[in-house]
Amino acid sequence: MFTRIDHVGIAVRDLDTSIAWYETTFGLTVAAREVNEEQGVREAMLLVVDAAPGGSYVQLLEPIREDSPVGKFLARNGEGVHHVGYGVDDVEGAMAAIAGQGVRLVDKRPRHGSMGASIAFLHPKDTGGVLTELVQARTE
Ligand code: V0V
Ligand code: CO
Repeated sequence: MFTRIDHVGIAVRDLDTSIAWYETTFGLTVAAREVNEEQGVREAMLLVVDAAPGGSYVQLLEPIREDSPVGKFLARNGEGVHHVGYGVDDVEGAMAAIAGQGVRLVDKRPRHGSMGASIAFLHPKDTGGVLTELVQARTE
């Protein structure tokens, strides 16, 4: 069902400071930046490798509201790994198959994600404590 690790999401307090650190330390470059009002984040995707059927990225996430998922996570845990996003070819099919295994879906329907992807989250209490995201990349 999974085609790759699309991205690892990392909660940060200051997006620009963290982007500069990833650029300087690891030599990564920013592929896309976006404010996602629905998810309550300012985010940047930094490319690790570009490959078929899609790239792998680090996603840096700064909350735009304290009462958002990333805002609450930062207050509780500080900066660090927030979620893992797996690439899928068919996000609605993957959601149905995984829900059929008894895993709660945070999203009942796909949402807008970075770079035009369709995304859906699985509840961390049903996935061994790892907030898990399904990512169907935009097809041109
Ligand atoms: C919360 N919990 C986590 C967690 N966030 N566990 C592991 N990893 C995380 N990131 C745990 C938390 O410690 C609590 O455990 C429990 O879940 C309830 O958390 P809460 O924050 O108090 O309560 P909720 O229910 O308001 O929020 C939890 C959920 C929320 C997972 C439902 O964070 C959510 O909707 N997340 C999905 C959306 C999201 O994360 N968006 C930002 C990334 P205890 O204390 O009860 O044991 S947006 C993105 O990635 C985009 C746009 C993209 O394109 O990729
Ligand atoms: Co994500």
